[in-house]
Amino acid sequence: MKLLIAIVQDADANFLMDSLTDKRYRVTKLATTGGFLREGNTTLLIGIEEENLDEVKQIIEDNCKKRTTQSSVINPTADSPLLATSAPVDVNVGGATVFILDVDQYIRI
Ligand code: 2BA
Repeated sequence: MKLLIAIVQDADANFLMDSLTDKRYRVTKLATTGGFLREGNTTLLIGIEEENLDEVKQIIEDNCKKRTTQSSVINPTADSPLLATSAPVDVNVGGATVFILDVDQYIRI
């Protein structure tokens, strides 16, 4: 069994969850925050049998879009608060960041 930890953009999360649950995959949604942008994103925990890995990766790819967002980058080591944020810069985000882990045991009691 595999556990996918998929970090996706909020705008894609519901469509992705619908596509997964339509195919009877089990999924848990967590509200998370990216360390770089300090903006909300969504992390999905998806436990699957190994034979379904390719299909689930394809569903994630089909639902998660690459986007460009503008953000001011925070420099916590700046000498003054006025210098701590840069002018807005373009940041490319997504489609999805996916960690794939082997599951030792899966128990539903
Ligand atoms: P954030 O950390 O908010 O990052 C948003 C986007 O900012 C990233 O998109 C990437 O394009 C850019 N970025 C991140 N760190 C950067 C840096 N040190 N220098 C320049 N640009 C940087 P994605 O790569 O698509 O990542 C989207 C979100 O996925 C991340 O949000 C973070 O929450 C998560 N993520 C990505 N890689 C991760 C990792 N290795 N470990 C844990 N979480 C990760």
